Amino acid sequence: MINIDAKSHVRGESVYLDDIPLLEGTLFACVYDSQVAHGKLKSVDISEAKQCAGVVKIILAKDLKGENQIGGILPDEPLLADEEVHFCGMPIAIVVAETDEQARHAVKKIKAEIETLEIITDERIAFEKGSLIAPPKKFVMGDTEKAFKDCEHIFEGQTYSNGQEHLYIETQGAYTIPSEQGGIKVYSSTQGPTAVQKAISKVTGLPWHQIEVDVTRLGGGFGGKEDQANAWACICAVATQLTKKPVKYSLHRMEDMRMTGKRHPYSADYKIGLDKDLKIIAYEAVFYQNAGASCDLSLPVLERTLFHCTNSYFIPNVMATAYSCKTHLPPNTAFRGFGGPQGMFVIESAIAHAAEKLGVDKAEIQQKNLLQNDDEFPYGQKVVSEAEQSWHQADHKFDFNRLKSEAEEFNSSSKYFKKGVSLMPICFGISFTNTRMNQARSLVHVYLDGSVAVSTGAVEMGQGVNTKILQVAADIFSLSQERVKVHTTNTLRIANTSPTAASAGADLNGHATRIACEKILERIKKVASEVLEVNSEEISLRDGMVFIGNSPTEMTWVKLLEKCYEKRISLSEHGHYAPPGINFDWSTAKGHPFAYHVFGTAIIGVTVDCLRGTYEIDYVKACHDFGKTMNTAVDLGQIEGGIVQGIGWMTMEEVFYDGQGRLRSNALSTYKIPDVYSVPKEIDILPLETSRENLAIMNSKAVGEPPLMYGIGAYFAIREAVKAFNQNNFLQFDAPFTAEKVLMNLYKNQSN
Ligand code: MTE
Ligand code: LUZ
Ligand code: MOS
Repeated sequence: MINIDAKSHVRGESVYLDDIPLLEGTLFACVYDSQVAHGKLKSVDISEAKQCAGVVKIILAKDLKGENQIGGILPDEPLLADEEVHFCGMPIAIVVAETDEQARHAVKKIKAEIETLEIITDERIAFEKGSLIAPPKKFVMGDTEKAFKDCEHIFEGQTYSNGQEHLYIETQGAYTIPSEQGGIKVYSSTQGPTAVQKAISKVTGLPWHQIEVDVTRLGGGFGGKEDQANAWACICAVATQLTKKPVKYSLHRMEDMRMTGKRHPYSADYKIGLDKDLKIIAYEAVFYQNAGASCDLSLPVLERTLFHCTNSYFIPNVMATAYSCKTHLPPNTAFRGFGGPQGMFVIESAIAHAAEKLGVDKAEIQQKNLLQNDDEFPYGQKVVSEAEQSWHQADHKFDFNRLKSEAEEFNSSSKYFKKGVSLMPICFGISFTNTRMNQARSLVHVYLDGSVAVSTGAVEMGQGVNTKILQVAADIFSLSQERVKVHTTNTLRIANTSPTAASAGADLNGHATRIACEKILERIKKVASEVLEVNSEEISLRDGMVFIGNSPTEMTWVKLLEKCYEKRISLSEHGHYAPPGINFDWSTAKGHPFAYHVFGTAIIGVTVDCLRGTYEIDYVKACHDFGKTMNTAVDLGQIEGGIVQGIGWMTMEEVFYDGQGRLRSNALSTYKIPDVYSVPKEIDILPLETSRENLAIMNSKAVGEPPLMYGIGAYFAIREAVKAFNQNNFLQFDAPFTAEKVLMNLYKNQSN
C-alpha cells in the first residue's frame, strides 16, 4: 500500500501550518530575541517599536496572565526573559502586528540593555564549574575495577560528537484562534499536542479543556518538535489571549536555527578492557552532555545515552556515568535516536581504539562480543537478540570479506584515492524509557455509509504513521483503503497523549486503533450472527461482505451496519493501549524498560579523495530487523532517510557556536546537510529473516530511529580510508568527520 500522503505531497496539496487559510483580522507575531548569551537584562526599550506602523501590542514577561514558565521536565525555562538572558536567541519580547512584515520590522526597533555575565559554551568547562542540570545518572553491572585487573589489554581515551540541526523542511510555528468563553484553538507544528496544551495552560492560566490543539501533519519533526514547538504555540496563544484576535507566527529559517535547540553535543571518556581472546571484559564511560541553558528533554536524553552505551555488545562489567552540563546555548533537545547514537559512538570509538592498537580488524572485536539471547543489558533487561543473526545474514548476502578485499586491492594500486570499509551493528530499545508515557488512545467511528473515521494521538510528520494506522483499521474491518480516513490529531478527540516519539508512534497508536476496531467488530459480528442465525465465531467480514465460514452471504458491510443501527448498537469506540511487561526503577537503575529491541548490521564503504579531503559514500548494505514489515515502502523510506541523516551527523553537519555563544552555522549557506550528491550511491536493505513474535503492531517493528545509527559506520569507514593513506597518525575520535578534518588528518605527522 502506498503512503496515503504520497499523492497530495506530489501535487502540493498537503496541508501544513502555513497552508491553513487565515481568518479575517489575523495578527502576526514575531519575537525579539537576545543577542547576548548570558547577562542581566537591565531594561527593554519598546518605545520606538510601539510607534511602528501596524503594531498592535508588544508583550513582555510581566504581561503574561499565567506563569512565565514552559519547562516540561524541570521548571527552569521562562517563555520570555525576565531578569536574565541565558542564550543567544532567547525570546525577550513578542511584537504583534497587522502583517508579518510589520511585526518583523518593529522587532528591529527594540533595544535591550544587557550586562554581560560569564558565558560558558563548553560542557567540560560547565562540569568543572559545577554547572549541572541535575545530579549525574549511573549504570553499573558487575565490577569494573576488579575486572580491569584481569584484562590483557586496556585502552583509554576521549571522544567528541557534535550537535545536529534538525532542519525539518517546515520551520516551527503556530496559529491560534480565540474561541467562545475565553478558550483558544491552536494549530501547531508539534509532535506533542498535549505538551502544547499543557504549556499554553501554564502561561495563559487557562484550564486544559479551554485549549484545543489540532495538528494535520508536520513537514518533519525529527525530535525537534517533541518539546520545542511549545514556545511558539505559547507565544501565539498569549498574544491571542491579550488581543482577542487570531495570531500566527511561522518562523523564518534563520530564526528557527538561531532560537531552537539541536541534538546534544557530547564529550566522553572511555576505558575498555579486553582479554586475550578479544572479549570485552570491562567498560567504563563518563558522558558530558551539553544540555544548553535549560533542561528541556536533556535528562531523558541523557538516560537513553546510558541505555545504549554498550550498543549491540555484551559486556559483563560496565560502569557508565552521565552528566548533563548546563551551558549558555539554546536548550538542546530530542533528535532521532535521543542520546542513543551519542552513547553508541563512544563504544564504537573504544573498540576502534583497541583494534588499531592491537593491529586487528575492528569487525573481529565487534563480532566476538555480539549480544546473545538471555545476556543481560547493564540495566537489567534480558536480551532477545537478533545481533548475531543480522550479522551472519548480512555477511552471507553481502560477503564482508569480499568487500574488504576489494577495498584493499583498490588501495594497493591507488595513491590518492583510498577506500575504507566498516561494520556497524545496532541495537535500539523501543519504548519511552519513562514507562508511564507508553500509552495511547484511538477513537474510531464507523458511519452508516460504511466509511470509517479514525483519530489517534499520533502525529504524522512524514514517517507514514497515518498510513500504518489506516492499514490496521482497513485490515481488521477488511475494507479497501478508500473507506478509511485517518483524521487530524486533536486534543478534544484524543486526550492526554504522549508525543509521537521514541519510534513508538505506530506501535502505541496502532495497537489502540486495533483494540477500538476489534471491539466494534465484535459487536457487529454479534448482530450479524443474530440476523443470519449462526454462531458469532462463524461470521467473518471479507472485502465488504459478510461470510459464514468460507461462503459469502447476501449481507454487505453497509447493510449490516444498518442492522446494527436498528438494534441500537454503538458503532464507535475509544480504544486504549498500554504495552504490557515494561518497568524501570531508577533507585536501582534496573528493570525491563523496553517492549523489544530492534537489531541490524550494516556494512558501509567509502572512498576518500586524499588530495582534497572529500569523500563519497559508496554503499550502505544492511540486514535490518523489521520483525515482519507491514509496509515495505514506508519502512524502506525510513531506513534510507535515517541512514542519510545519521551520515550527515557523523560526517558533514557542523554546528558551530563561537566563544560568545553565537551560532555561526545559522543558515543553509554555512550548515551543510547531505544532498543528492552526498547520499550513498547504493543502499541495499535485506530484511532479517526471523519468525519471532514481538509486541510491535502487526509484528512490524518500529523503524523511525534505529537506522540513523547505521550512519555511525560511515565515520569509521572514512577513518579506515584515512589510515590507509596515513599510517603515522592515531586519529582523534572527533565527529563530524568533515572534509576539513579529513584533510588535516591525511597529512598530520606525514613526511611525504
Ligand atoms: N521521518 C520523517 N519523514 N520525518 C520525521 O520527522 N522523525 C523521526 C522518525 N522518522 C521523522 C521521521 C523520529 S525522531 C521518530 S521518533 C519517529 O519517526 C516517530 O514516528 P514513529 O513513532 O511513528 O516511528
Ligand atoms: N522521548 C522521550 C523520546 O520522552 N522518551 C524517550 O525515551 C524517547 N526516546 C526516543 C525518542 N524520544
Ligand atoms: Mo524522535 S527523537 O523520538 O522524536
